[in-house]
Amino acid sequence: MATLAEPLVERYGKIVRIPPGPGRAIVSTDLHGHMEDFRRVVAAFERALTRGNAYLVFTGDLVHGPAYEKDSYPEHLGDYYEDETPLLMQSFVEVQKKHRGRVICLMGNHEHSHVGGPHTRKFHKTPSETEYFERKIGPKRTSEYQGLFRSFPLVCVAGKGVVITHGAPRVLDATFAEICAAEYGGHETKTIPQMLEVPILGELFWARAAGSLCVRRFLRRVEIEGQKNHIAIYGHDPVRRGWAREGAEQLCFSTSFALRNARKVYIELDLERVYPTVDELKLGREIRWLYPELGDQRKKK
Ligand SMILES: [Mn+2]
Repeated sequence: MATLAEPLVERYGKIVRIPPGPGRAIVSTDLHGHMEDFRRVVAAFERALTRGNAYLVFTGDLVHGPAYEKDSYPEHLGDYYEDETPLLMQSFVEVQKKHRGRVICLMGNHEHSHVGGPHTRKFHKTPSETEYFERKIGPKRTSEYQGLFRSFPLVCVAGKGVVITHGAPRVLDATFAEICAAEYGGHETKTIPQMLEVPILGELFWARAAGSLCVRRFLRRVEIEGQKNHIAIYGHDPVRRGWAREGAEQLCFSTSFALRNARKVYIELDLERVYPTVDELKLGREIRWLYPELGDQRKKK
């Protein structure tokens, strides 16, 4: 069982660190209001906790989901689900409180839309899903969640050299100190192309893959206490088959949004293990099926 003597996450402004040592980190990408997938991820974390020290990292985009009826649900959005963002947010707050110092959510572009980013129009056009969600939950919850979103970090440095971000870290020049001090406000009126030009935020939220040299330099700049970083893992962009490696340093994976249930995966990191390249993240060890019982569907094609 986990005990209080185990190290909790360390905070350096917008960078958070899960220190190396015995234990696991469960990592989930974009849930977009999918309650069943959220429950499965939390269950994986709580199982890991019964075996020892454990942490839970969401890479952002907990909020906003599709607004289709079951019979008109588009093929490209994977298996049908109903957007339950309000319940998911409530549950996230409860889980974070229950396991204080062990549960992290990074800022995604959808959370950012509530605290200074451009409003997102992936699921609702007029009003945007940003306004749609705020109207649905009312002013009191809105300001509570805005406070929570402002507390979300941008980067998580975990174990022996794994860096976790929302999208691929296409961070050209920002230093450790600049990332720590990044501000979320002031981008409401920007278009997405304008937002992409913003250092740090624009460089962390939208890319599917970044140049290998750029990623390697970024990884080096966010090293803490001499612990070398080797790989970056992230979501944001759905990968239909579950995950995709990009060069030696990048792994994009999909836990929920826009996937068939059978292809959804989460990552379970060993916080004592060095992963020199993303090839060392193995299916069945670090890469885990979110719906292990759907093996038959995975065999079909
Ligand atoms: Mn995103």
